[in-house]
Amino acid sequence: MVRLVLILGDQLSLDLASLRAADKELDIIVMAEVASEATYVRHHPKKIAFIFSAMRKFAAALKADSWKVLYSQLDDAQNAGSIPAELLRRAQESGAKEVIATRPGEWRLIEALEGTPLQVSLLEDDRFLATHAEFETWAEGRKALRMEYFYRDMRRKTGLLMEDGKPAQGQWNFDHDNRKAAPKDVSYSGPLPFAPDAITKDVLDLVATSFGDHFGKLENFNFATTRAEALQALEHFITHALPRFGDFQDAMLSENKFLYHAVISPYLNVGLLGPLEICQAAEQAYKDGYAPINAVEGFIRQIIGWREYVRGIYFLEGPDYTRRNALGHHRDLPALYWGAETKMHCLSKSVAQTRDEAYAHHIQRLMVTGNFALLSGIDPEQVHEWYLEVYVDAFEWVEAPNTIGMSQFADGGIIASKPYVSSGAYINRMSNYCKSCHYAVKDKTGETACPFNVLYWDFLIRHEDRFSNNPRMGNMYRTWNRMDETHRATVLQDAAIFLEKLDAGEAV
Ligand code: FAD
Ligand code: DLZ
Ligand code: SF4
Repeated sequence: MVRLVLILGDQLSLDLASLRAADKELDIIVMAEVASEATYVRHHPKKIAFIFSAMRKFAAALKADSWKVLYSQLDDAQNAGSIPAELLRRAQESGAKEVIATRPGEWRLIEALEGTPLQVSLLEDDRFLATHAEFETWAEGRKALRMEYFYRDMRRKTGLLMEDGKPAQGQWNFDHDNRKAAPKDVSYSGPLPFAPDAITKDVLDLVATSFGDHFGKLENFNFATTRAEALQALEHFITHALPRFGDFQDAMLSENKFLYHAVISPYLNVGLLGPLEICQAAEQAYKDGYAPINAVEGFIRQIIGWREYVRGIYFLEGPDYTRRNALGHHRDLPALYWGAETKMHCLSKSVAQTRDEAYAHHIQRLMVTGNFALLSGIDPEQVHEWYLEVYVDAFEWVEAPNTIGMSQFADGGIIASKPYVSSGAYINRMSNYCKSCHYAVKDKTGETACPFNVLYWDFLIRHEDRFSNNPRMGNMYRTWNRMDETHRATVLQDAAIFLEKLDAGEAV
């Protein structure tokens, strides 16, 4: 019996489980560009273009490899508009009753596929190092699910940076070497750009017509859209940026969007690259004496540690994870996240870069846009939807735990042992944003004071019951308690005034 083999836009890997299970002679591959996936949240136009272009090229590669592929373009007259509807249409056309698919990376789509009248078999997505069962076993019975211990198991499992069963250079984690302030000059010109070819140009026209009103610029699209290009992008990063990746991993510069970051998450997350091959390439650079341990360990930890760990949490915690709101935050996401004017230079730059590139690096996401949302008490579900929409690498299994858990503490501390909050001092230490800001980072109160400075204390005081006994936060509360009472009252009053202005839609 003929079966349909569904391949989604983030499943563009030739060794995909559903392809391995399929019969080339008999089965039919279904791929579909659909409006519902592009609009259930209004994805950034560059992200939609990246996915559609990579999908078209992947389908062409499958056809060239003698697979039967039914590919629906968004503007096909028959396009039924959603993944389940396209499957039903293709099933009717072909007489197929069965579908095999690799398990999607989002509960919403898993539930939609399970809800079709077709017989759908979901295979485990094994493009990861840890299976769901392994993660569940690791998590079982633990009081706290800290990434560091999971990461060590992944090091042992993969043998990456291991020497005679011990971590290379005797240490698991070199993070303390990776917090250097922003350098004056960056010797790296950024990720390898790829000029759009004819297929990408067609897609860009389609996306401009269909989704031109979504937040984000389509101009200067230069992502890799095939595996061969993604491999070139990886090699470019390893050769030109990896040696300094560690040193400046947490730094931010107004005039440099990428610093020494890899910008490989889009390729990794849609399946053009695999996690192990990336880490092995980085490890080789260490073994060759080309890149130092702090850079290579830091890089590998992000991929076999954080990336695998957040995926484990997303599937462990279940479909309601994106609606968690442990801190009871209900403020609407302010217009500045959509590019409305703000006098806060760090936010203005991070949002503008996000609009232009569909990319911001980790510290911009965590300590600028994320930090501000958390301090201001923004509804975490709205924050989550924003991150899912605006970043080219955002798929719910990886975005939601980073946003809901790591950044907004909305899961009550499953991922983060304390909230990632800071005053302006941290941003000033790690960036040059403050030099060009309307506000003065050194001012603690008053009209010119950096808003992060007052919001920081306001947040801690609002949540004193929850956090004052946290051993990692006691110092902060002791500092507050040592402050003069009048000063403390002024701080809280300034924070209230700021939040009122924010709510009133003023340019803050
Ligand atoms: P690099 O800094 O060069 O790191 C190398 C690789 O490590 C990345 O490509 C990525 O695959 C992996 N990595 C690093 N940190 C993480 C992390 N915390 N979780 C998972 N993988 C990680 N990453 C996504 O891939 N998709 C998302 O939707 C996403 N949303 C985020 C939302 C918030 C609020 C925060 C704080 C972080 C988010 N991240 C997300 C993690 C991280 O910011 C990005 O992976 C990283 O910025 C991608 O850029 P890069 O390839 O240049 O990364
Ligand atoms: C993100 C995305 C977009 C914008 N469009 C499509 C699409 O048209 N067809 C498709 O198969 N996949 C698309 N995707 C990726 C899916 O949204 C993704 O597979 C799920 O969110 C699960 O990670
Ligand atoms: Fe951001 Fe405050 Fe620095 Fe301005 S002064 S850039 S608002 S941290």
